[in-house]
Amino acid sequence: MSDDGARLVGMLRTMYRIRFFEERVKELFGQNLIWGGVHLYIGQEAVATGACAALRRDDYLVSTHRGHGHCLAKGGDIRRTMAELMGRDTGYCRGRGGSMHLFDPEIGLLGGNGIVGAGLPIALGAALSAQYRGSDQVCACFFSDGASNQGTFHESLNLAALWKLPLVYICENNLYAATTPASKTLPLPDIYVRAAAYGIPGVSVDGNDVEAVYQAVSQAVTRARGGEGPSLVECKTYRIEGHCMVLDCHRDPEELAAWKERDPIRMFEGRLLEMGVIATDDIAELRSQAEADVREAVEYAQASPFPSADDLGLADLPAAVVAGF
Ligand SMILES: Cc1ncc(C[n+]2csc(CCOP(=O)(O)OP(=O)(O)O)c2C)c(N)n1
Repeated sequence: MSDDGARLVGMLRTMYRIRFFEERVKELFGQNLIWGGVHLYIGQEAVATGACAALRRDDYLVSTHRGHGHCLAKGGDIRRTMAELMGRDTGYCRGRGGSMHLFDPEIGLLGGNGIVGAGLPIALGAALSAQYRGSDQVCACFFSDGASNQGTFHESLNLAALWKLPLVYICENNLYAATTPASKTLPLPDIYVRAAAYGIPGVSVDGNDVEAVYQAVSQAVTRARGGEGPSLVECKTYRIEGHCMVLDCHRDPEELAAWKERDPIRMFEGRLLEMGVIATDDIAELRSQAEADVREAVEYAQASPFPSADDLGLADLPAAVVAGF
């Protein structure tokens, strides 16, 4: 298989892993085996996958509250990711952070964040550090339509443009911020046009088309690595699940059905079959491999211990407080 063929198949594999991971997380949450805030990424797999395929392992990635897909696509360990969500000591933050606090310096993952828009200044700092050290690293900063209305978005773009930082802003416009449709918060339907205010390139791509995301982010990465500064890539996509496991919102059933028709994984499978890069048997094989990876991750997490009370510092608290936990 050619290098390009291997890259395409690798992207399909990553998308399966994210999708099956998320479906399992949904089940585990329903069984009370995962607690806390969980925001599913189903429907947006092409964004994390296409963007991360354009990054090097040592490039930085700043994630969001909806970050499982970012972590897996960047090369995060699926077992440690699941263990973190299940509150186990073997997780990325030793089970203390949960879904929104996946962090792995080995792969440049500078964390998720429960504060909407908080990743944008962090990305600025990471990119400034890379530039200062002359390290040749790029920072990819993920955020969504809601975050694009935060002051941090504008402050970050302003300084990154001014200092020509190696930053790629990746906006996942999934059309909702919690329960609020983007049409009620954005004066214009497009977010990429905001790049013009800072004199940097802004493009819009079909966020359900993994190859389109890969191409756009690759261009932005080349520019950033070449010292030409930041870019904004808006990926138009859709969040298939509710905002989080405990907060859904009314969405027009027709809108939902139309986006389900544009499932990024099914579209990509079709394209690869048509191109002759894979055959139907390969799809079955890739899917079952990804399912096995997720199954093993759950087994690993379930076999892992919870952090001990001593370790959490609970031993120092009065007994009455601990009893309340
Ligand atoms: C500063 C801040 N304001 C509000 C919230 C509550 N909140 C959590 S997620 C969210 C919606 C974010 O929307 P968006 O950035 O579009 O991301 P999406 O959930 O659609 O992926 C809000 C308002 C928060 N966590 N932080």
